[in-house]
Amino acid sequence: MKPVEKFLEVHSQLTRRFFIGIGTVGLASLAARRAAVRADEFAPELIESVSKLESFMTPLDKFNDVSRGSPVPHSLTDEKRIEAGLTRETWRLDVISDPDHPAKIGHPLTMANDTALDFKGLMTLADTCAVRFSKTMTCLNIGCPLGTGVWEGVPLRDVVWKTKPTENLRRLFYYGFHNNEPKQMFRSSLPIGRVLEDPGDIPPVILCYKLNGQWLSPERGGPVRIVVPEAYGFKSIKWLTHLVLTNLAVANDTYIDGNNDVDSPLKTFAATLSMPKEVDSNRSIPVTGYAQVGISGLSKVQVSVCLKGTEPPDDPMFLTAD
Ligand SMILES: Nc1nc2c(c(=O)[nH]1)N[C@H]1C(S)=C(S)[C@@H](COP(=O)(O)O)O[C@H]1N2
Ligand SMILES: [Mo]
Repeated sequence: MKPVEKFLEVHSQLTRRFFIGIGTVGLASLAARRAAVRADEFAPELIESVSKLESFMTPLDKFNDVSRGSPVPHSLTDEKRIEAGLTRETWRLDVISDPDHPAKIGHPLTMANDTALDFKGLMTLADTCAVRFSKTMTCLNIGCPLGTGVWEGVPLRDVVWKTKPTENLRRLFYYGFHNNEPKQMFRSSLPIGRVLEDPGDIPPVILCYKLNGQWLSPERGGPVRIVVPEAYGFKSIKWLTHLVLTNLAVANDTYIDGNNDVDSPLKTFAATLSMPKEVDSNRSIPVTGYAQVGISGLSKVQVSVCLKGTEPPDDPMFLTAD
């Protein structure tokens, strides 16, 4: 089998089995014809286009990066990274109560008291409760996914429970290394209910330390980042250093300042990747694209072709089109 044929076969099986219509958080590249079509039935034009598609699992070096900071934390020298606690050997996580809106906790984890969680402590938790799931990282305001991979980590709730919370806990607020400049802090938050339990079939929110079986790189937020399976990228804080248990009931995410719905789960959307500029009559038209499967699921992706100027009137979604 030629590599492209193998790709199409494996791809259509996986697509059918895991992604189409099950409302999971994933990414399926789609060819214009039905996924069930055998590879050798594809038009040569389409085979060429499909051969240029990325796999739905993104190689580590192909992930796109959305990182704020000056300097960007992943550009620090090894020496600075050690100093900043951004290596597995030097990483420490403070888990404290919010001084302004305190939650009642029995056992804060702090660097000052030498009780902060270190990477060894995280790995001890991982021995018994590590989880892995596939997820597409998507920025809320970039029109194309950043990458899809298998993320591994420890459920955030297992670290929260270590602080022995008892009362007045409504939200978890978290942030990462930001060059010790308050103005550079990139922060996010979750209702405590989402941290302690998982609605429906979604996996837990994790303290993530591996992507595709490799230690999380500085670019992806290593040594430890948050990953929220159902949410847009801005909830998945990189270079994590602080968890704050708060009695505040409202979100204080960095992205709230951008006129965003910060509680929105990932949405379903599709886009074309390639379309020929000119086509011949009576020839196949190769069209490739991808669909991100969000909270509403996905049953199919359709493509419609018509002459310019003959688009169906009052039907921007081509719902009545051929
Ligand atoms: N500390 C920190 N975490 C962060 C960001 C950041 O700038 N700083 N960017 C966020 C945004 S807006 C997105 S979309 C994702 C992108 O993740 P990636 O760079 O691993 O693709 O990281 C999020 N986590
Ligand atoms: Mo983002």
